[in-house]
Amino acid sequence: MKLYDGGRAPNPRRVRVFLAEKGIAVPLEPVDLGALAQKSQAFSAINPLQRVPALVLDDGTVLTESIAICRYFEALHPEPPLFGRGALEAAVIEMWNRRLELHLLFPISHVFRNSHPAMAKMEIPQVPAWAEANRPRIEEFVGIFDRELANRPFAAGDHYSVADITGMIAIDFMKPAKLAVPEACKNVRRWHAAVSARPSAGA
Ligand SMILES: N[C@@H](CCC(=O)N[C@@H](CS)C(=O)NCC(=O)O)C(=O)O
Repeated sequence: MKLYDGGRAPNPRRVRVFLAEKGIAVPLEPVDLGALAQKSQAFSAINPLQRVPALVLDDGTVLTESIAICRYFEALHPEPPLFGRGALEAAVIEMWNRRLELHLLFPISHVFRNSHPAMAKMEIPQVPAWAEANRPRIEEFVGIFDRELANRPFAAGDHYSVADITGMIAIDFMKPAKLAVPEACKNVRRWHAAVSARPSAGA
C-alpha cells in the first residue's frame, strides 16, 4: 500500500491527519505539486484527474478522493470512530463534513487558486472574479458555523470527527489564501485552537 501525498496541500493533509488520529502508518510517496509532478505521465496513469491524495493498494486498486480514502481506513480500523456511531451521529457528521467542504474548504480553494500568482500554472484559466465572488460566501458561512459552535465543542457534536479535520484544514488554508476568521467569531477561534492542539494536527 502506498499513499501519494501532496505536502502542505489541504486534501492530502486531511488524510494524513485522519491516519494520525487512528494511529495508522502508511508509506507516503511525495508528489511535488510545485513542480507539477501530478501532471506527469507516470502519475496521470495512477490518477487521470491529476490530483492528490491517491491511495494505491497492494492489489493495484487506486482510491482517490480524500473522504473515500478515509472511509476505507475507517472500515478497516473502526476505533476511534471518526465517521460517527449509529445512524443519527453518522448522518450529522456527514452533514457537517459536507457543509465544511462545500461552503468553506472549496470556496477558500477557489479564492486561493484564482487569486494567488503561484497558482496560475495550475488553475488555467485563473478567474479573479470567481475568487472575489467567493469571499463573501466564506465570511457568511464562518458566521453560521460560529453560531453553531456556541453550543458544542466539536464541528458535529460532542465528539471529534472527520468534520473537525475538514474544518481545521479549511481554516488553516485561509492563510495562504490571504483570508482570516473575523475577530468576532470567537467560537470558531476557540474550536480551531482546540482541534489544532491535537497531536494529529501536525501530520
Ligand atoms: N476532491 C479531491 C480533491 C483533490 C485535490 O484537489 N487535490 C489538490 C491538492 S489539495 C491537487 O492535487 N491539486 C493539483 C492540481 O490542481 O493540479 C479530494 O477530496 O481528494
